[in-house]
Amino acid sequence: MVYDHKKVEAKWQEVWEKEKLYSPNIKKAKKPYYNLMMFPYPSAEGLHVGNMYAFTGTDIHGRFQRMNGFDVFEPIGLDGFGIHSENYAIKVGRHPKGHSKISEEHFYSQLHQIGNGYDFSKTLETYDPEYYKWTQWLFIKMWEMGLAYKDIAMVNWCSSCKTVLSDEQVIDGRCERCSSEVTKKEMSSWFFRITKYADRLLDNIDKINWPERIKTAQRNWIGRSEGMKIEFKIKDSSEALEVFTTRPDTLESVTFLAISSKTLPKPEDSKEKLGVKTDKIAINPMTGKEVSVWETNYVAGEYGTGVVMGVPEYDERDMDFATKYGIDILSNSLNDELWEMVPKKKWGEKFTNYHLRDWGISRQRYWGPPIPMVKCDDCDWQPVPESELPVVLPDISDFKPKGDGTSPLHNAPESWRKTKCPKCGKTAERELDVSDTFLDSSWYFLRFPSLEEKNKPFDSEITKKWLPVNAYIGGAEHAVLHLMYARFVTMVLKDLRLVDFEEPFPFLYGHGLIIKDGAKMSKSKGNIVNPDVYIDKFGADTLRMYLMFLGKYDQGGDFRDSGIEGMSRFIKRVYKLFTEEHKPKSKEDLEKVCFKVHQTVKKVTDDISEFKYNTSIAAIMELVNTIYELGTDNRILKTLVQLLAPFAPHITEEIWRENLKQKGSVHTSTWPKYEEKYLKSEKMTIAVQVNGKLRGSLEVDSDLDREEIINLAKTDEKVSKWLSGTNKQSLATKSGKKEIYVPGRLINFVI
Ligand code: ANZ
Ligand code: ZN
Repeated sequence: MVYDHKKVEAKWQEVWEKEKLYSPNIKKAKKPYYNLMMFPYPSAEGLHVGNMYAFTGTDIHGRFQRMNGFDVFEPIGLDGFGIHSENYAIKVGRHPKGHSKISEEHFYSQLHQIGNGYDFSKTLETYDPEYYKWTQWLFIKMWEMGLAYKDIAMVNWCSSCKTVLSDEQVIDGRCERCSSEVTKKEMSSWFFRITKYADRLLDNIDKINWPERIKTAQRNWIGRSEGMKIEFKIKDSSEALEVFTTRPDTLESVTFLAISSKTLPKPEDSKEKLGVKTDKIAINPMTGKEVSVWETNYVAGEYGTGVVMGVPEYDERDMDFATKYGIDILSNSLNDELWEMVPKKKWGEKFTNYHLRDWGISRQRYWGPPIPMVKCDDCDWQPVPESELPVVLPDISDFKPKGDGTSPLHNAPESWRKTKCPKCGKTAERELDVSDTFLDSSWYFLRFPSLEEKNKPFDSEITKKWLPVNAYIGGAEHAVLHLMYARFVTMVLKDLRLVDFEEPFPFLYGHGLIIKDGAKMSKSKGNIVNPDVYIDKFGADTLRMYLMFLGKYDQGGDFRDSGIEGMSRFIKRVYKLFTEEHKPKSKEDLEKVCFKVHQTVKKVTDDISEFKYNTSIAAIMELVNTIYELGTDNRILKTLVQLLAPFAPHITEEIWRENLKQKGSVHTSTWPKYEEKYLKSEKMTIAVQVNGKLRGSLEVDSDLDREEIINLAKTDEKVSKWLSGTNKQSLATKSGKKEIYVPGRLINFVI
């Protein structure tokens, strides 16, 4: 009988959905477990095997929890608003709205095929007005909390995406989406005051179970440093320069001030420290000494006060600079009393500086939720009343970003742009920027369980039941972006008493990446592998197992098609076990398989819990080998199917229900348990003879092989003296000497 993966996989996917196998009762579930993968944003090109790797690993975790008695909720949706989707639509010459429909269809059909335990009755798309209504609601809450403001500021500008970006979206000076160089531009933009939450965001990191590298990235991004602002008066002027320093104890050795220059090449382009001496002279408040003031390229304009007190003796960067430009070096000793003295003498004051900046929310793009604010000449900015949400994104044909800083919504009809002031009723103008796509994804995990709720973004009872998310799984590339924003938004909602927790993801697991031809698999690298082809040829089960066998889940792996054939053979080998007789030859054999099963259950249980899917699969393979070798009974086969179920959900369901005639799904069966007594190997007693005479006996584990047992016998005290006449070394190697081993019974050394 051949295993027809296409037929079987499609059949069970349909049955599962009909039976609502993966749709827990949201209101009544007794043991809720929210298993969530980070929100994907695929374009119409669809998912690649790198995405599938991420999804499958998450799904295995969910399936394992389900078999352990939890009501697992594993929703999926589409983060389809935003620059990424819009850029793609532009590239293929479609309107983002029309394009998103095509994307969506392809996305969900691919998701069905990979056989994950998604609750397909609860999907959401961020561009759905029913969803972004609440994204806009969130914006208004921010406004009401005094956490949203509009300001003219120097912002990050991507000239290729033609929009403002937040600080978090600038990676090494380049756009997070398109890798173009980011420049600075003065613009009027909306911001969220995330900086107000800096301390909480930082301090809470100690309380969450996240990978260390992601926690470190967040700590560094927040970048709290305790220091002082100290004022240096400028000679013959009323002006003063304020420095930020973490080392007031070095104040006595200051020999210059360095201010950030707008014209000198930035340190990224030129590693060399450059400076121009200004005609200003500053006065050290402590010593009264005069010091020169330099414009330099090594001081960041947006950090601290943008002015550094130069202390060559104690700071390497200052030393480089001073040496190059012949500036004095003073070596006064450090003075810790300055921490007290500076504020007392009013030279300066304590100041905590953060690297974190407020979150720039405005995007001068089309494909996002319109920012729900209106400007009235008399009443200034006013939020759109909740009853008028959503502010629906108007259909316009000329939606492309302009590049001059104005928003495409300028092209919306006047009837849309002009509205009534919610406060005084006079004609007012709508805000024309849309919000950052990271706002869409900052709260989606709250919406999934409450999707049926029409009058609120989320229901408080349901939220109490299902949140915070039990397991959040995703890639490390969101270490600061999405994860910081979601934490911030949750804290704000906590302060609004809308949720009773402030960390949305107490447990986060960062999966590894799939590599192809030496690079991370990604669309931009042009090395993507489409899973559809493999699913068609080998089936989703095979592809899932192949991917999970590549390495530990947080390590990722190298995708090579050659390995898939092997996994396909394994799947067929498993199926064959159920189409033929495999009776054990003896009671002893069956006993041995029994030991093996219990040991495998323990190994797989432990390893799945730690996301070591590769070693779990290896253990199951070993068990299959043992069964082929020694035979089996039905109980053992059932356990095998259960162990394999999280990895290969279709074939195991087929065997469970059709071959083993079990009632219900293998995926809601109870995860097998092992018994301690079977974990230890069986012991056996081996008689040891020398030249046919009994000289001793050995108690050994039954899983030792011939060579190991003979070696043990040779070193046994009682036996070894009978062998002492001969050279033990040569005994081991010389083929002239005979070692007769009767498995499980005796050894005879003939010397
Ligand atoms: C004098 C000094 C002496 C400093 C010394 C350090 C060591 P973190 O910990 O990163 O906050 N600094 C201040 N503003 C800066 C800017 N805009 N661009 C570049 N450097 C700046 O670092 C704070 C220290 O970095 C400050 O303390 C200042 O140099 C420098 F032995 O002041 B220090
Ligand atoms: Zn860009």
